[in-house]
Amino acid sequence: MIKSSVTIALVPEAKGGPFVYWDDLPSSCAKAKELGFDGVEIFPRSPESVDKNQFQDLLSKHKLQFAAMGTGAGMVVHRLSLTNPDIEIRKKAIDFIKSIIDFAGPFGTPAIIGSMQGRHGGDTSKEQAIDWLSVGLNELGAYANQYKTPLLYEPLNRYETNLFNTIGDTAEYLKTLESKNIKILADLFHMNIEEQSIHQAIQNSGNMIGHLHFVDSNRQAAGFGHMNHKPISDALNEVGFDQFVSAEAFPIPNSDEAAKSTITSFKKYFR
Ligand code: LER
Ligand code: MN
Repeated sequence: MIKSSVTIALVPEAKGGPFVYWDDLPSSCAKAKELGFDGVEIFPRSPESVDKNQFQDLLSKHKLQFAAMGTGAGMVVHRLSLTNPDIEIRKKAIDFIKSIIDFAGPFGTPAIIGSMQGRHGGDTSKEQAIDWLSVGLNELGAYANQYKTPLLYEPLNRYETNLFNTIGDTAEYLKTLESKNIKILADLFHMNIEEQSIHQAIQNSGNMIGHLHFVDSNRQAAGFGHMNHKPISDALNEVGFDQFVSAEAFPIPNSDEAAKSTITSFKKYFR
């Protein structure tokens, strides 16, 4: 069964980003439960910045699942990426992502590689950047395997990366990697910009999708834009997707309204 989740951002430097809840883990978890979400996706500043015992208690108290953990702070706060021309920075990027995997893995939760994939340009050719990306993904895919969790790789729209923008190109690329432990994070916002057809992209590569960012056409919560979610939920059901659809959306008009619209849309399309 497809599960619902909502994002909680704990990175002050990411203010203005597309996350539903912000800053306060206890009250955000309480809200997620109250509204009926199955789980939460967290975006921390670093693994050390999250009190593991407190988080574990919150998950048990509210019977919430830990859907996914973002690594974007590695880029936003520390300017690390897997395709940086400096080998020391690439190594630090891998270490940062490993530290997130070490936090999330024991919960059975996957880590997400989004903005930390970086981009090519300057003296770095696309081929070179993809080679460095492959080195990082192979190492991290194998690393995540010790926890029996996949690594989630998220294709982004053309304004955020020039490596892989569509689900189809990403799926073809991931098939060339040594690690078979990497799944695609399909973000409906990026897909709305890049795909010819969102539901066909899901149908074509459905068995490689491990997580979905659930949002509307304008990156507001599902229900506040003009995306047609029905063929999307049909396609996800058709391919047998049974993981999380997680609200990654702007807190517009505020976090609670965004969360409420998401869960109403989730029930309409997935229940
Ligand atoms: C960024 O646009 C995004 O979608 C995040 O999930 C990844 O950093
Ligand atoms: Mn996303």
